[in-house]
Amino acid sequence: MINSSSYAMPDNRIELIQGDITKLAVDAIVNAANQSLLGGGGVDGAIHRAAGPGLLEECRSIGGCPTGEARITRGYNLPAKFVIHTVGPVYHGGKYGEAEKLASCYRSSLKLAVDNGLKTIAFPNISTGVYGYPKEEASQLAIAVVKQFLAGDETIEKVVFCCFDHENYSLYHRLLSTC
Ligand code: AR6
Repeated sequence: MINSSSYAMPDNRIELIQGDITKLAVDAIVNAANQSLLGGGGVDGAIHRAAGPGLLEECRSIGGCPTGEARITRGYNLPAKFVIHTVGPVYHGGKYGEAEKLASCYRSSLKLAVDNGLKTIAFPNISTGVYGYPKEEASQLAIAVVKQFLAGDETIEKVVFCCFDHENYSLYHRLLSTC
């Protein structure tokens, strides 16, 4: 981990980290997957590599996931107990329901965490790599949706925004400090 800070929601339940999500010992890490759930590049590739072949086998048995929804598997060789796989939208300019689908990824992942009794969850910046969603818009939306969810939930203890690179980290840092 390179950088880490906690943010003052009334109860400090949001944390910002710069580092590799596959190293986090939280209850669940969220994977920015594709509809097949059979792995790919970016964070998805890193998660499958670190978790080992058991993850792919369990993903195969699920049979895919529509954009905006989420599915849960065990974490296998990861320090995280579970992986929540969600499928972000491919960005086509912003007029094709991308924001609603991205918001739905965060909400569905958090709901799945609550339904499974999980307390700590870490998100990458979904859709902002291969899927091309502008980073600032995506981070603003992620922060707003997570805050809204936490305002109505008392069971989640920690939501971590895990930024792989410094650009994303400074973006979240600025947005979390000002909103
Ligand atoms: N830890 C945390 N964040 C990471 C890591 C990591 N180890 N690696 C990359 N990121 P992307 P998408 C960040 O492309 O845009 C895959 O092929 C990265 O900096 O992983 O949702 C899937 O199979 C970026 O900010 O996901 C899909 O086909 C963020 O993760 C497609 O890519 C998301 O980038 C999904 O594209």
